[in-house]
Amino acid sequence: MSKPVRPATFEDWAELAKAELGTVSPETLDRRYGEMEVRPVYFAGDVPGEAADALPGQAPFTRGIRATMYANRPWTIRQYAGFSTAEESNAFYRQALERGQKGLSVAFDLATHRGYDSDHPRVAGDVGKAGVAIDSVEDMKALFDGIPLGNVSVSMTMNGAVLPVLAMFIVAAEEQGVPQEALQGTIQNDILKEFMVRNTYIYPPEPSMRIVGDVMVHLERHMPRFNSISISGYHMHEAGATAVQELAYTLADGIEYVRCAMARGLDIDRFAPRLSFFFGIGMNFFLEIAKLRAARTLWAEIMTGLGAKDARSLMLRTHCQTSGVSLTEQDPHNNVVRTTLEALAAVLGGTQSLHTNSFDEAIALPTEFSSRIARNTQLILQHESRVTDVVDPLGGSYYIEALTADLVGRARAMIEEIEAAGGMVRAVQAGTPKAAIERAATARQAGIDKGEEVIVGVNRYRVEDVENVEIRQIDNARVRARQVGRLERLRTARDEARCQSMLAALTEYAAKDEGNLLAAAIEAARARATLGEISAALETVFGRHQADAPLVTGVFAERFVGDAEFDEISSRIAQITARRGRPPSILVAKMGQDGHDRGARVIGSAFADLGFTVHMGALFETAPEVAAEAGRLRVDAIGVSSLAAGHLTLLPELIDALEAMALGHVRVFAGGVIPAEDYAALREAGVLEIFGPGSNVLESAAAILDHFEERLPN
Ligand code: SCD
Repeated sequence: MSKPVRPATFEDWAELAKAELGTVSPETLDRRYGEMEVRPVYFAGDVPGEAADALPGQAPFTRGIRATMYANRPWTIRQYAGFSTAEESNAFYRQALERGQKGLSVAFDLATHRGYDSDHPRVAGDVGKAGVAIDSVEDMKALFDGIPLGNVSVSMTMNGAVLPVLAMFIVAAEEQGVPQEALQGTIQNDILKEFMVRNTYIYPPEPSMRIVGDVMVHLERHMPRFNSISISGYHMHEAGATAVQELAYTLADGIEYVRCAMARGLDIDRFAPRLSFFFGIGMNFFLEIAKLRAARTLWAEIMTGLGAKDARSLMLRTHCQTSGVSLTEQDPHNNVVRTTLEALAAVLGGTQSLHTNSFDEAIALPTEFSSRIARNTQLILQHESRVTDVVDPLGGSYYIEALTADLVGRARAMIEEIEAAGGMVRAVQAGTPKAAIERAATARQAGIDKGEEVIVGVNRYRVEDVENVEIRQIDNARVRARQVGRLERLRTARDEARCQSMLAALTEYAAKDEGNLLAAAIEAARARATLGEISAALETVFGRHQADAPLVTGVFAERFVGDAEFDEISSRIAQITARRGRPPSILVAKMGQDGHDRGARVIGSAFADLGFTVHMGALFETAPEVAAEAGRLRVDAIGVSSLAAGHLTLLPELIDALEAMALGHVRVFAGGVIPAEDYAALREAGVLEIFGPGSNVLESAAAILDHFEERLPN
């Protein structure tokens, strides 16, 4: 007689595992991913019942939004890029399209993001650096010269300055002969996550939400092929959010945008099919696959609850980007492998569109070589790996299905909590999601510094004599000079009276809460108003937002309880404090328009836990403002965090400003994405230590303390 067939269970396995492990219990093999716990093995009983009858192409779309997925059409290869002038970015785009890229994705420089023209004194270090500089319709026309905007879909990552940028895009297309109705693409237009993590906001939350609404209304009426928003979890992911947080906060943001559009009288089934999403894909391979499946499942549920009827309204369509923070400066060619794994996870998760990072992005802007490898990573996946042949190939995997269900349950609970407390706009204003993400980021950094999480080439298997990689340098002064000249010519050639009257209309619409601000911005762009002028016309009424978020504390210390190295540094600080009568103090500063503050805030939080007096500087300061702040606070040191390539301009400026204010004794340290070949110039300028990506927090603190102890009185 054959043995009765019954599905294997965890308990069956545990028996075998105990025997294999000897005295150790199988629970030691459990792992924590943020708030989740995973076991070392899964069984049929872990798979929720609904997984068996789930169909790709049918709500809730867990298995993918299309019946045929990549078997019929692969995802869009859409590399996010932009640098220097419009002409140089244009040449780069054209080459990328010739070499297999399918859609464009524009990266604007930080001056543009924050609504400043290139000739504004606050943005000297930012022009053309982390993206392309766009000041006017003329720049936008140059950016897309020879690129048929009726055929190529264009995504633009723009939030704060969404009105002038989208307006200039529409006018540039119009002057290319393409009406707005024919344009296809996506505008990011997701302001809520800017207040949480990305920081390229301009106006306060309330008027910012009005702008989001105006864009959605205009696009629904006039640009039916354009996605009106890209609701983004990517930046939360990069700021250190757990998968559950990324899912919950992103979808909760989505709920707010749906409500915002409905409050404007839009029909949910007309605008919802043009909502899109954007997620970050990191190194936790299966978790990231499950995250995309969970996101789709939840969105279908949420949209049904909000009253959507059309199946297309329930579909979560998404772009994904491999994780920038998972890339390391050390041994950078390893990043090709990391990006490949992340790209594969995005694809197995069913993304619609994908950006793969270049291996040198933890060091500088990608070169042509590194961009080619990044693009080819996707081409190889599409053409050689055969992963496109079968729809949702991991459907039915015990582990993937169980993980998907676990993520759905946890994220749903978090969303319900946010909703019960008044929704995401309120949560963002209270700063709760930002603080929660920061706690997760700080805990993760502690895990890396303790070696619990291994990063090859950084905290394990480190090699010292790695060959240098070639990097792309932007001659920022040259780009700025070109932009300034172009602005002067534009202002001389335009009909000044017409331009001013369009700007005045914009201000009036803003003040009276009337009209559509995008429609008014299009008129202003046609009249050759600049990006800075359009932004300023609105700022007069709305004001400029100043963030003020307290640091999270205690997370780092908690993870290091009983750690000898942590205790040694704390006691060195205690000794300095005893000898000087006050703790060593540091101002953690960001300069220019670089709002990437995860690193700065994690360092600030960890240093505070170690015993330093930490002051977090405001974002977007100029070098003289930071120097003055250091003088006012009477700090011993400034730690400058630079992630947007402004370091060679801004750090020397800071040191000069300190000298000029008789503050030459304030020690200056720097950290962030700074290429090793710039270290000598920065040291020459007076920067005492430079900490690249992947720096260990305790080692950095120890190096800083060496400088303090040098100057202590005996
Ligand atoms: C797709 N299609 C199919 C099909 N699959 N038709 C038949 N069978 C199939 N299997 C059709 C679709 O319906 C669509 O047509 C067309 O093909 C294109 O497919 P898509 O799936 O809509 O793809 P795409 O046009 O690429 O759009 C993808 C998104 C879009 C919806 C996700 O919003 C997008 O491209 N987003 C990119 C956002 C981006 O680039 N972000 C960068 C952010 P129809 O259109 O006719 O229906 C960078 C950033 O912020 C970085 C960090 C930072 O700066 O801080």
